[in-house]
Amino acid sequence: MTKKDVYNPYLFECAWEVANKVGGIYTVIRTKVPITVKEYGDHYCLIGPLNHQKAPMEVEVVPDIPNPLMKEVLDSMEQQGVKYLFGRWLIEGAPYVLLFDLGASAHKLDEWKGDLWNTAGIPTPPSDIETNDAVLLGYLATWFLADMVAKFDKPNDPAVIGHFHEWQAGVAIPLIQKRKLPITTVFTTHATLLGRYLCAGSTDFYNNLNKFDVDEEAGKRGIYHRYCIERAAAHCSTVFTTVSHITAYESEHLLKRKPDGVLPNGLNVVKFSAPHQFQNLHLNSKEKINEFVRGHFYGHYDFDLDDTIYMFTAGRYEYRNKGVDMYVESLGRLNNRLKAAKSKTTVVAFIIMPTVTRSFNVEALKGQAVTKQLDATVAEIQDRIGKRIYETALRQHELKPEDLLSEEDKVLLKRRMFALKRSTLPPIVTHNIVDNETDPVLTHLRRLQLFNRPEDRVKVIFHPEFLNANNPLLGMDYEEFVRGCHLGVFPSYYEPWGYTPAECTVLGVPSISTNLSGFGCFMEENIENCEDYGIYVMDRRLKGVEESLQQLSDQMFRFCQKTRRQRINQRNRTERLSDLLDWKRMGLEYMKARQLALRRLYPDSFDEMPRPPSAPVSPRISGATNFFDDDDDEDQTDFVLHHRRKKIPAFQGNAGTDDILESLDKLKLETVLEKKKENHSH
Ligand code: G6P
Ligand code: 1S3
Repeated sequence: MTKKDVYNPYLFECAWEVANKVGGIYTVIRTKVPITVKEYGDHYCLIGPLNHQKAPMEVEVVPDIPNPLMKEVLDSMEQQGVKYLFGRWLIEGAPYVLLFDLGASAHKLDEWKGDLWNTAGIPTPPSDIETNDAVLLGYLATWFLADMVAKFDKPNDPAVIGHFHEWQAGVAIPLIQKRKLPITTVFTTHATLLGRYLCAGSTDFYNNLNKFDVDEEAGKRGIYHRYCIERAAAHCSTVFTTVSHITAYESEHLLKRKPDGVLPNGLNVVKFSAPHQFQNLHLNSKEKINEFVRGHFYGHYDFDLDDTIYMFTAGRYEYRNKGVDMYVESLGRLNNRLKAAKSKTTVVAFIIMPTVTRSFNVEALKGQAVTKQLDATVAEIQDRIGKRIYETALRQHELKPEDLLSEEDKVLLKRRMFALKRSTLPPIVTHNIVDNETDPVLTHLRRLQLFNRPEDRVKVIFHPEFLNANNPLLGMDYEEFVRGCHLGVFPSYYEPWGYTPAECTVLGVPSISTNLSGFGCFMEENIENCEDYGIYVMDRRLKGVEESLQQLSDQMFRFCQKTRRQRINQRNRTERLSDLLDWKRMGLEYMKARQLALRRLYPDSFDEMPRPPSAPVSPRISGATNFFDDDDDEDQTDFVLHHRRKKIPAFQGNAGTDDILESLDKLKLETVLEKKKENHSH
């Protein structure tokens, strides 16, 4: 292969969720952009599908494509009927994005599907819209990339890296390989298709991973063709990666290729200059939740909000995969335990998971409306009392306490209190769910008789819609809601990474996750005594269901016994871990993947670099490291790989951010970037 400039490569990152929010991959890409732009500048461009509804809010069109080569390629594609939008994604980092209008190329679908079968042996049935879109995106991206690299045909022209996420963007990878295009590819899968399907059933997934007949299982579920795309992308990519060790293990068995490395998901961490600032935010947000809870419960009965714990689970409504079954079951047990212990503490447990609904529940709406009316009436009366005191004082008269409230005000107040009074139980769900009879959460709550009775210490509120500040019931954004809660509970069975507990951590909210989730395993690997830091990881791997449930309800019960002071201290410790999840650190794994991809395709383009004397002899470390040994490629390692992450000795209770970064072996993006420059000048 001709020598390429591997120190200033182009990076094209392709995903279905570029400027197109569907789920977690959008968060990965969007939050990672600032550090990637910092590394690649104008050599970075994201590729995705054009969504006519979402793109105008997400992207600012750039009419004159600044890169002349890219302009030439896109002009030529346009002349051949391709439609696209080129612009800057309106997010931090403002990267270039190239969004292809898939509909405009739909006439090519049959031709491309035939080609996919002939060149890669991948079948595509006629009626699967998602697969058709994946084919269109794959062929358009490959066309564009092939024309780009054709322009980089001279020695020392920039190398080109194509990074593709998930099977929907995977079609390009076998095409690039079969056409022998000089593009080095990275494929990141954020879950496996079969894993998600198998786990959602009643399979003992993890104990049978090596036994599944993958083709048959995919066929039975009608996803064989999608599985073929995913598997081809995994096998044809120069570097194959996934988001956690547990998904790497799953990929090895289900996709039949061991990933080269793990790229855990990061977040953009916003640090406050003092910890009391995020604690104050907790208090403000909690007050908003209190307001909602008053509206929901008071009038039926009341309880002490000062001795109330807010727990929640949230995410895509996958009852078993996201562990909602475990959560609900444990709430039943927690209720019994708190009652048996004659505890005065109340737990309000939220479930924020969207499903199909008809409308808001009238009772739930009414509760909020009458509380708001009472609040407004009290404000009016307060005003009148103020004026009365003022008038009397001005006239040098004495006002008797019994004269403070006028007769009209007393009547008005009584009417409001009357309107508040309700004889039913507070609703357990805030909306009318279409499948009310069969909905798994409602069925489970009914079976456990968690009906929000006055004597129940655990109250439940199922909010089957994502949160948003304009919602008339619980008018809060998700982040604000999380801040106001005390504990996030995510007992997932299938969770390749798991952003929900990670988001809790950076907001300083303790959480429960599992050792079947990428996040849970990552935290256990990196932190000793996780629980002290508000990271509860329940064992769903080695324990049976009953034992796991016991552990979960123990963790919840222990949390409820904490004093306010203990909760505040724990929140401080949780928040200190946020640096661990920052892209500034996590981004390094992406750099390693790209480095490895470049080294594999262009081994001769790298300058020889002497190892620094202090560097470890062998950079291969097992355990906490994210990149696996690659026996076929002894010399793949480079300076980046010397910065292996070590197990953090033990986060001291009073360790500050700086101490943590110290103990992270100064794994800062800047360091690596400097090294890269240094390397270049050698
Ligand atoms: C924050 C505030 C404190 C408040 C506390 C309530 O830490 O700064 O003023 O007392 O939240 O904590 P709790 O766990 O009871 O919601
Ligand atoms: C996947 O989304 P999910 O919720 O379907 O990708 C996410 C981003 O990598 C990951 O956090 C999650 O665990 C996966 O399951």
